[in-house]
Amino acid sequence: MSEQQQGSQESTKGQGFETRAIHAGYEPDPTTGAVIPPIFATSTYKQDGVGGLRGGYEYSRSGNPTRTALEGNLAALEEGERAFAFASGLAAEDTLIRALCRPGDHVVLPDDAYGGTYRLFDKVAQVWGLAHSPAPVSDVDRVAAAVRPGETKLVWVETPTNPLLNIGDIEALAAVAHDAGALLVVDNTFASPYLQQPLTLGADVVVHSTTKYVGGHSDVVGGALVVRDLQLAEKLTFHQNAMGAVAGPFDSWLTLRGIRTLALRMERHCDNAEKVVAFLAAHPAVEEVIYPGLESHPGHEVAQRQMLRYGGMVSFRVRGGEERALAVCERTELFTLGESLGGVESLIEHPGRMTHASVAGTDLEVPADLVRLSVGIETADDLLGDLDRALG
Ligand code: P1T
Repeated sequence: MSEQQQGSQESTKGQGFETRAIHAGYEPDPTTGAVIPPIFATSTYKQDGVGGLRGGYEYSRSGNPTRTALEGNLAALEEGERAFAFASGLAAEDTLIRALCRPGDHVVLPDDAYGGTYRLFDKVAQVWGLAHSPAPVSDVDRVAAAVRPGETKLVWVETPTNPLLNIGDIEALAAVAHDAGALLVVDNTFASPYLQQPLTLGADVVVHSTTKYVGGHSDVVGGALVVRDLQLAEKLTFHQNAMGAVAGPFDSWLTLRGIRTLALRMERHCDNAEKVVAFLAAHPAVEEVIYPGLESHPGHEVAQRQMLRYGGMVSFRVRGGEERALAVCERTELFTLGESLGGVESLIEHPGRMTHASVAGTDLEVPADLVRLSVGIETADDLLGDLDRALG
């Protein structure tokens, strides 16, 4: 860890989320007073004699001060000790897998994981000898039954899951993982660190696609890992540098800029999502609305316990099957048809044909009449009007 990251993180411990989002990871520059971290567009650093590093910086794959600021900030937001920023969410996942698993090991995955995560395990890691089994994150007993004592190294969870918004009980799943000598990994992308801090509930590693709510403006692709355990951090430090899929300084800067307003954005995402849910639930063209904030959602009680609010992602099934679902996706105007989520603008997509096309024909296939919304922070009435036109 660089001296800079350690120092600024310590000073924000115990502060509120919004304060940490704005201040953690960076102190105004001692020479200029710059309030915002500069973009250190440098690949290398002058040494004061061989090995005489300034602040620990040697080469920008190993460390870059803009990335350090982002990593310090992410660690503080997730109440972790160390964070690592990567070029994408999948790069973060790949680094984690290769740091912690070996050929012959086994991993339990959500049976409705993000398609790209499943593809990474099924088409890439499996070729190198890492086995995996799917299990529903909402059913602790079935996750426990999927664990192979002695072989399972990771229990991997998304909560809420993408795109079916199932909820896993993080405390209970941590106990299952730990009883088997495995680690609990929680992909916290859908909740964001504002709504849920898995490390405080017993998780060992938090994964983020920072492309989503953390960055928040659909202008950067990135990923992160956050941990509390310093031995784990040491392994990840080694693999982040040895594998090299790091976040660049420009991307780190943009991500950090997005984080400053994470709390405000998440509140508005949740407000708007609740209005969209109420609207869809009363609409005759909608078969079912899936949102953990609904009392009828099977994970509602767990979500209420472990989340501050229920987030900005809403999925729903359209009456009339796939054709009608595709038509809705193509008819909205404010809800832009596109992959990804978590930006200020609203997005709509058809998981079966888009984000989850890579799991078609597997146990993870999603319903064909499913539509996923990433509810943005526009004026709520405009969003409802857009959906009304598209559903009509
Ligand atoms: O796209 P990338 O930054 O590599 O992150 C991958 C990823 C990991 N975890 C979750 C829960 C995700 O949703 C994603 C990316 N998801 C989309 C692009 C999507 O539209 O669902």
